[in-house]
Amino acid sequence: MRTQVGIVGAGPSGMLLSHLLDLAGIDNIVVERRSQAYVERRIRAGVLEQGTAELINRAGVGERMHTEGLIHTGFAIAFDGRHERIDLFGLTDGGTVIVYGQTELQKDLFETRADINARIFFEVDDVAIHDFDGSSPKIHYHRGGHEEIIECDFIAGCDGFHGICRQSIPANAVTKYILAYPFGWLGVLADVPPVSDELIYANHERGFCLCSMRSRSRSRYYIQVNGDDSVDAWSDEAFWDELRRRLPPEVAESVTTGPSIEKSIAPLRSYVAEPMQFGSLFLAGDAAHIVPPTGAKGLNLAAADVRFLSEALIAYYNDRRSDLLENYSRNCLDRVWKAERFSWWFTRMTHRLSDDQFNNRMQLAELDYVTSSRSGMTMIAENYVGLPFATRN
Ligand code: FAS
Ligand code: PHB
Repeated sequence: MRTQVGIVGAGPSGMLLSHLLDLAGIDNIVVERRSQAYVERRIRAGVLEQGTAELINRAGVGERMHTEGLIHTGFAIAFDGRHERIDLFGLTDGGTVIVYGQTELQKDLFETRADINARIFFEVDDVAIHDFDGSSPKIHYHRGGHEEIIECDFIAGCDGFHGICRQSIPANAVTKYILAYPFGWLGVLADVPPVSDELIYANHERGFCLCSMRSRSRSRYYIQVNGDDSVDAWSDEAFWDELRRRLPPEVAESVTTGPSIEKSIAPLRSYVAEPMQFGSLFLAGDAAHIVPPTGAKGLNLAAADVRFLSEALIAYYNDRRSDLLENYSRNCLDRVWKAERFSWWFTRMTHRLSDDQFNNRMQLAELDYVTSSRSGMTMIAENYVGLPFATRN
């Protein structure tokens, strides 16, 4: 089988890229090891930067996002019994974010692909990539028990953190930067009205918590738990009790509780693999970098990579330009490292890191400073809504 771009992974990165290439008349095939239903069911990100929303529009899949997504002009940080609002709109000349679940975006991406008979192969096994150090890379896999081979010009490695693409690059050709946090996030999804119209990030001596949502009738809450905690140790009741203990009293008493429809623990890590290109293999999204979800940057960084990669491939095929492909890794990493810094900093400022009393007072002093200084709040706001896109030539 032949195509121009072979894409491994049908998560948000792979599917957005496939859409954008299709619209530019560039042939592509997506291979995914899971079923469509499995990929759609995964509960992950919920906050989209404006830049991500624009890219989703550009891919022609933004209609439901606009009708069902919630536009937020701010969020709150709670600490030490206080509740401070970060005015995203005011501090960034009109910046906003859209609250729209990754699950819904994934459904939109699949639904619209079906309309154009795009080639997406689900439930493929033993995916392996070959000859990507040269100009005729190949993707090998088994489908329905038969081996198939895709020959292509480029491979887009959109297969996430646990995928095979990054791991297929010779070890001495990749530098990995890793920070694993000793805690995770226990997340609960429940069909109850959110406690607040805007997100609340809370620092508390018992640990961090986050009040988020998917709609006005579906809430998403997270509490910081130990890294070795298991989800079975947490009944719904225990979760709601602990969440309320970590929120300011006036917020805690307004939390509507209910049965969880999804409950899971996500480990927290900061991770970057450099470079994001090796020969004709281009990594995008979680395949190349992971951020702790505190800054809501995971999905948005993946979309930013896809913006750079789609523009570079379109320039290559339509204008025979290779400069954007050559600068792809550097352009992405400029943005990745800034988002890594913000996500690491915001995590360190809001999570229980240790019992060291001096450290905990430093955290409160930092929270007090950044939420009472215009420049402090502006720094948070401009990172949260998404930094401007820049390319280096
Ligand atoms: P993905 O991991 O989404 O997609 C990769 C795809 O490749 C998957 O469908 C996988 O099945 C497929 N694949 C893997 N190996 C393969 C192989 N060998 N062959 C074929 N296919 C293969 N971000 C936030 O901003 N907020 C959050 O709350 C948040 N929560 C998260 C919770 C979890 C548990 C995780 C893992 C991530 C979370 N994120 C969150 C970050 C998340 O949104 C990611 O950044 C986003 O899913 C990245 O998208 P992709 O790069 O497409 O990778
Ligand atoms: C979510 O709604 O899942 C969410 C929102 C903001 C974050 C992380 C997760 O920072």
